[in-house]
Amino acid sequence: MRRRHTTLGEFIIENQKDFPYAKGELSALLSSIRLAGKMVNQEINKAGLAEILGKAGNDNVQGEEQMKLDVMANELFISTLRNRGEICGLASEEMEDFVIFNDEMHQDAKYVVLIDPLDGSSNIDVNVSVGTIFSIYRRVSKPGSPVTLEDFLQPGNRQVAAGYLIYGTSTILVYTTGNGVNGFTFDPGIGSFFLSHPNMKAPEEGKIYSINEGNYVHFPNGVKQYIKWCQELDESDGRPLTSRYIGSLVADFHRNLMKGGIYIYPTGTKAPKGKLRLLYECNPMAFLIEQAGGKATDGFTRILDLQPEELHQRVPFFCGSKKMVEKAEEFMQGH
Ligand code: AHM
Ligand code: MG
Repeated sequence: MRRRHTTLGEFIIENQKDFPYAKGELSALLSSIRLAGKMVNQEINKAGLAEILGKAGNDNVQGEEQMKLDVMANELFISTLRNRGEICGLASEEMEDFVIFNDEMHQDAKYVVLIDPLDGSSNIDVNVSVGTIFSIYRRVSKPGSPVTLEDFLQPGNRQVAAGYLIYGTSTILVYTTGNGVNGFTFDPGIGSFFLSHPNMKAPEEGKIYSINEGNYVHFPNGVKQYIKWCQELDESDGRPLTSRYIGSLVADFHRNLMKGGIYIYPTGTKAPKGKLRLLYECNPMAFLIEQAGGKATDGFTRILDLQPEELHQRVPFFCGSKKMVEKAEEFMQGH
């Protein structure tokens, strides 16, 4: 018998009943993200051909160089989401302030989106995988009024959905609404995402550690000790472990989710609070990894329980297979 192939669109509709306040808006919002993702995917695929590689000439709010594709991805997501009525505001890693959608079409919308439109963009011009990370919350302010900062500064445990697109050897969209994690691979010939990774689970243990070891001298002692532990010979538990670091969070996260591993971006003298952003990167990835049975902390505290204080807040990030994260935490707590 021929296997039935479920498209992302079908899957979203079939699972709509799982949303506690389902009226179809969240389904429509996920469909809008899927659409914007397809557009970004198309731009990235032809990036080597078009004259769009290179720097845009601006710095983003963190003072980092913005690549042209960052700008394009940011604009595509904003315009696609603005063209539809499901959200009342959006915050992006690429913009200093959040955007308010306050016209008649969006006034009564219940959701806000936080997004890293193109994560790992320093990898683009060497053809390495990049991604988009998104996070969705219900607004806490009253519908009918403009969104406020409080709508965006909610702890990650209030997320109603989160996910990422990885623009890799194939393009995959992975998301959760709090009922497990599912992955969909894009078929460019048909123009649709198909369910390819149902009910994804992070192996409890893993053999891969992912960290920018070049920053070793800047790391806290707990991380230094943990790295040494990963490198020690112990045949009883399969050490030394394997080191893999792409420098694209989405790609490193995706590989570790599939194979078992830990991703660490700790504090360091160059990044005193860590590099990754709580709202656009850590919270959505933490929601996904927990839904897949893994763990995400800042070395001490569950990421999803941190109360955000500002839009572009950075935190140290330890994320991946449950037992590996717990081991790393042991070293952190020992110091
Ligand atoms: P970006 O959002 O500006 O691309 O920065 C986030 C990226 C992550 O994808 C990646 O894991 C990390 O920065 C790499 O940083 P480093 O080059 O310091 O190792
Ligand atoms: Mg990023």
